[in-house]
Amino acid sequence: MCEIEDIKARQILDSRGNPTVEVDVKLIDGSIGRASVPSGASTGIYEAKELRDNEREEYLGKGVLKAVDNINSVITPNLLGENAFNQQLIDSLMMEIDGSFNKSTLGANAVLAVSLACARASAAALDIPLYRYLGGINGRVLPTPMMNILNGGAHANNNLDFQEFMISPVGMATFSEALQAGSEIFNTLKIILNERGLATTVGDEGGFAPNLKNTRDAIEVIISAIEKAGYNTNNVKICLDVAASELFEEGECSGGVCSLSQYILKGEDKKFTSEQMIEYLEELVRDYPIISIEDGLAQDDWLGWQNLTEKLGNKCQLVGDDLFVTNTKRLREGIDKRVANSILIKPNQIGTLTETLDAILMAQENHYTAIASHRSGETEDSFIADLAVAANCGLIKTGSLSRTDRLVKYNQLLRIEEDLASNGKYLGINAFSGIEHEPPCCSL
Ligand code: 2PG
Ligand code: MG
Repeated sequence: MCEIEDIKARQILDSRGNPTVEVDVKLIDGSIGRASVPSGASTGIYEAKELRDNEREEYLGKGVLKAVDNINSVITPNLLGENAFNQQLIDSLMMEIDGSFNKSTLGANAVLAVSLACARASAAALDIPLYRYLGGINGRVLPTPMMNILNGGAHANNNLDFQEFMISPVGMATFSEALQAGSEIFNTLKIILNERGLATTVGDEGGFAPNLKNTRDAIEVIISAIEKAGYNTNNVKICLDVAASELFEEGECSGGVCSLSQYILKGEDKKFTSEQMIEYLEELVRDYPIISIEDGLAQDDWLGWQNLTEKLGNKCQLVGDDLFVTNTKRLREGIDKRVANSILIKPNQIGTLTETLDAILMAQENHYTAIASHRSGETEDSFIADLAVAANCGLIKTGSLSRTDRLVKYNQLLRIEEDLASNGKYLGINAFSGIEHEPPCCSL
């Protein structure tokens, strides 16, 4: 019934107009599952390898024809006849063929597209929604959204050093109310920026990308939008993605003299050691209603992360993105070293659905939150919305309230909310870790 009859890969374009991989998996009963993969701009160095046709001229070297060919001529012949329900077997077969530690042979973009499309085809064969296929009757938490309404860093060409300024409607009773709040605040922010004569053009994730004075100015303008839209900082909180790996400059030694490793905040004209960066983040948490900070420090600054977690780990959710790269080995190291209290889950950082689910499970078993996340380069695929509900992540980060590549995920969550009806649950503030509340995070 669920044998794979055919797999067809093609090159399509993502939200930045760059090529990416799309795959259709067809089963012998006629069911088809389609999936496409996203792509990051501020990628961590420990992520699985995204294969691109670098030496070719087309698409400025960003084509993915090699990855497409790897699917059509290597993966497909090996998977034909396999049962698509055997997700773990399919994923491990692809990892075996690949043979590398980071999927650099076939490309994580090739492997992931097939992996996700197999799950979709299986759900189609059973004629059930994807979230139900992935999570069974237990998958029922509608995630609290962390919405990136001001973009900076590598996602915009403005002067903001931090990459993402997000709002999270934590005090709402349902996901749809949270989405409404997000939309109202986003559109109110547009009015405020217009009034101040600032740009309302948007960055890669659909958030505004104006030139503001600094981080504090960005947070304050968001707070004005929250209040002007009729909400307050008790029911709508602020989350940041510092994306600090992008700000980090490793110290160099020459002639016996070594310079310090530093975090360089160009827009604010500041240079911080790891300790100073932590102090800066502590001040921001003290002064503003910030409940989550992602990649507050760089991907290799383990000592700094330990200090940061000691100082802020019981006041704020501390999310590892470049730090953990959805990889259970790095997450295990983080858990053992008492680093962070949350992991960002991006399936393309690791390359298979099985390993993505493993990372979520490891996080939850160790009282870390797992946040389902998009990439800055996205497609019309809404897989992460279903994944968030299926795995009871409780949190999702999927951009702003504009651009269809972002809204497609929110809209899918509205459909899932409708489908779950009274079985669905929205945890609001209780979905976050690090902050004091009862019941503890992730509990149903
Ligand atoms: C991040 C992501 C998504 P990118 O840093 O969290 O917001 O950005 O996909 O560019 O890595
Ligand atoms: Mg990040």
